[in-house]
Amino acid sequence: MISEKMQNAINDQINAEFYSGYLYLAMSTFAESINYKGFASWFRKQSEEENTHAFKLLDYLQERGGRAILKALGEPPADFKSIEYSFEQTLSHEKTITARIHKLYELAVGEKDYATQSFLQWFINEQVEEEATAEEILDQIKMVESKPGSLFYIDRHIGKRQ
Ligand code: OFO
Repeated sequence: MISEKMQNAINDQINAEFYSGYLYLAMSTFAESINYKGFASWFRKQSEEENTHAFKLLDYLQERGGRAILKALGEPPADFKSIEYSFEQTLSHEKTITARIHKLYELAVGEKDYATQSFLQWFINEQVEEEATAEEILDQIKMVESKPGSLFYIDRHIGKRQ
C-alpha cells in the first residue's frame, strides 16, 4: 500500500501532466491560428503524449491500492506571441516538470518506497528526452530567426512527427 503523502504527491503530478497536455493543446491552437500547421500538429501530439503520462501515473497509483483524485486544471494562456516564444515556454515548462519528478523521487527515497522509485525511473529518463527535444527545436528556430520564410520549412519538417 502506498503512503498517503505519496498518494497526494502522485495525484498532484497527475494534475500537472494533464495541465501539460492542456498547455500544449493551447500552443497547438495558437500555432494553427497563425497558420503553422506543422507546429500545430507537433504540439497536439505532444499534448496527447502528456495525457498518456497522466494515465501512467493514475494506473500506477491504482495498482498500488491508492485513490486517484482528479483536480481542477489551470487555464493555459491563449496567446503565445510567436512560435519561438512557444518553444521557450515549452522548455521552461519541461524544466519545471523535471524538478517536480525529482521531488517525487526524493519523497520515494525518503519513504523507502522502492516500487515508486523504480516506477519513476521511466519519468526521469523521459524528462531528459523532453528537455533535449524542446531545446533542439528552439535552437533550430533561433538559427533561422533572421531569414524570413524559413520557419515554414521547419514547420513542414516538424509536422511529420509520428
Ligand atoms: Fe512533458 O513530460 Fe510529462 O509533463
